[in-house]
Amino acid sequence: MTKKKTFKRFLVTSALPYANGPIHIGHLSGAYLPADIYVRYLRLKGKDVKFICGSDEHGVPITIRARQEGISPQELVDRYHFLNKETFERIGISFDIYHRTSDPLHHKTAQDFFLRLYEKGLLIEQETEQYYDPEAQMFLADRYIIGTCPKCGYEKAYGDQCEKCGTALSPDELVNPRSALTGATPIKRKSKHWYFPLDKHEDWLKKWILEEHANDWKPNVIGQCKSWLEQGLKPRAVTRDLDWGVPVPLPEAKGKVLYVWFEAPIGYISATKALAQQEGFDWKLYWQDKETAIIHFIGKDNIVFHCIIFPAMLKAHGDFILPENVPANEFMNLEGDKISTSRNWAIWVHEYLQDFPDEQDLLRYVLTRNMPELKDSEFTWKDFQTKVNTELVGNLGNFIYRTLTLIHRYFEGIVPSEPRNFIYEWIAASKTAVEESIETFRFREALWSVMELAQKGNQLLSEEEPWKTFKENPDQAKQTLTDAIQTVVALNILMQPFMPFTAEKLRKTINLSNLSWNILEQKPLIPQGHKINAPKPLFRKITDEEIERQIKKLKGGMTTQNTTSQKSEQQLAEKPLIEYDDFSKLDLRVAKVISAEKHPNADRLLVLKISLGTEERTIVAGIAQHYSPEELIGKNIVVVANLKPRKLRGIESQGMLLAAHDDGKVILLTTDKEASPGARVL
Ligand code: B3M
Ligand code: ZN
Repeated sequence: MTKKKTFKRFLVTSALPYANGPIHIGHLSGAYLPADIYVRYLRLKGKDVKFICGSDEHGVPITIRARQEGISPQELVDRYHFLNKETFERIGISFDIYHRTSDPLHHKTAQDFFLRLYEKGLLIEQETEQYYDPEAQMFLADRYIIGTCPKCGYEKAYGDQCEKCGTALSPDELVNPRSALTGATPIKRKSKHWYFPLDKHEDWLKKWILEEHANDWKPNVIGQCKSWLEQGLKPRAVTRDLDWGVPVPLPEAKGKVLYVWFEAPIGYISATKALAQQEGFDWKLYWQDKETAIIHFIGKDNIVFHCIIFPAMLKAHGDFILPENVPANEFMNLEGDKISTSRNWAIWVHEYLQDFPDEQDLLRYVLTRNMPELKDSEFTWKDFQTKVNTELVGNLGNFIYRTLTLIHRYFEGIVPSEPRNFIYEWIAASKTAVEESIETFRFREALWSVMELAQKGNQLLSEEEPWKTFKENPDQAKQTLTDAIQTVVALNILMQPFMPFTAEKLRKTINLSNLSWNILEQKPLIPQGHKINAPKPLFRKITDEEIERQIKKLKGGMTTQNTTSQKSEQQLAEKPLIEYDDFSKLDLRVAKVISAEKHPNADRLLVLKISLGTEERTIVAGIAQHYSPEELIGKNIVVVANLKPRKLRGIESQGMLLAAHDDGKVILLTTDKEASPGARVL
């Protein structure tokens, strides 16, 4: 066995998510949850650790998306930066800082980095022909060029990749290329760019990755690196013709920015600097001192950038240490299909939080159990339900709740005695197992070891049956429950990195002042005479209806590629946050339908007479294909009462009714019980 290296401090990063969409469970299980588990564990052990992340706010997809929505790139990234920052907080990803690459501190840091390489003479300058849109008068990034895929004939392939067949392309290979901005046929123009000669780094990278790290990096990571290194590395352009990004800090480089994959990893450094300013420490210790371990948590599509390109940049710069490990995960699929933002085939974390308030740990648990550590994995709602109901409720929750309840029932909530020795052995074995697994980035295994301890606890209870022995042999019951409560405390500590919210609830119930890791070595973990508060169950069963609702929501929200509904669905899911004041401008009221008839001039429309209690109004609504006039009469519906009147095919509509639009169906909103016409809806 190789000797374990020890480090004075840790810098842990998670991939900087692009700020052009919300976070889904694939992101979470890939790069954020494993990092958070790792960091929480290190903190519990009293280690010096900084946990760094932030938004990646540059790159062509962001400019395209902003253009489609008719807003500026800055507006777009603001929207998602704040949404994602909040989502991470709410699901318990405990970053020390969530920075952003549009921050001036990052621009300066990235520019200085570029200049250092430039001044050392390490960049190659080269003029090449680039595609240029003569109408928009700008150079076109590969993504901005659309044409027919030479492989599969798909007509909307991008200049860098065909999304239909997955082939990597260059714009030259596209048949009938045109600009995504204007539709014009692009022409070629000369443009100067700076290249980083990655090929010069091949030799040491091979040694460093394939020899020195052959045993401590994950096999999926080594495998990908190997195939890159065997294909041979080539110089890579580090600048682009684009107006959104970090400007190239050279007078002759007007209108050019640093390539997003050049500057985004430097974002980790900028974020550390920003944190250092807030907390008052020396950022260099975390990036330039050999006694620091830098660990990058990422998804598999980012491996080459973190294992090959960024380390080569750091080496070329000269002042930096290299990452100690890059525990990349594979992908998580969803209900048998790839997660896809554009098809809306995803579970968005902010929506989960809305649907399962205060149940963050259920998702954290199931995602960790299915973490795609070595190969792609799968999330299904059915499996979510099974794991929650049988493992969290049936095993962990059941053991803890039974133990605490029995101690309350028989001993007034007071730890009755001292544990037997085998309990210490159990706990020591679990501690070692969890530590070894976490330190080698095997989080599924680590979590399973925690669950195995709970299983042992349950077995102890069912074998010794303290609810029976209490009558004939109360000392035996005392012993059993003392042993059980020690195990509960151990579980409370061990579960923290995985399920911090539940751990905190349990800590309060047990009345422990803290949950630091070394309590696991304390004998006893909790002393005789300690008073425990009244317990509540930690988890609840997930019902079939909840699961059906989620599956329906997923399928209903799914959009097929390139339909117009795709755009509107996405906008629907991603409207920006509003203030309460914006909401309160709406005057929503209950209304009773008095009469309904077909619109004389339009097949789709119905004309309704409604009562708002004190007044009657006419409302014209596009629901004729979904409701007959007769079935509407007498219904309580919900209307926007203060919408400016407008004429629809000749009839004035004095308000608007609310309806759900579900997969082509239109379903009216009604009130759950009888409500008076005119009642406010809030
Ligand atoms: N923004 C991530 C992605 O592929 C990319 C990571 C940058 S880490 C420096 O979503
Ligand atoms: Zn294709």
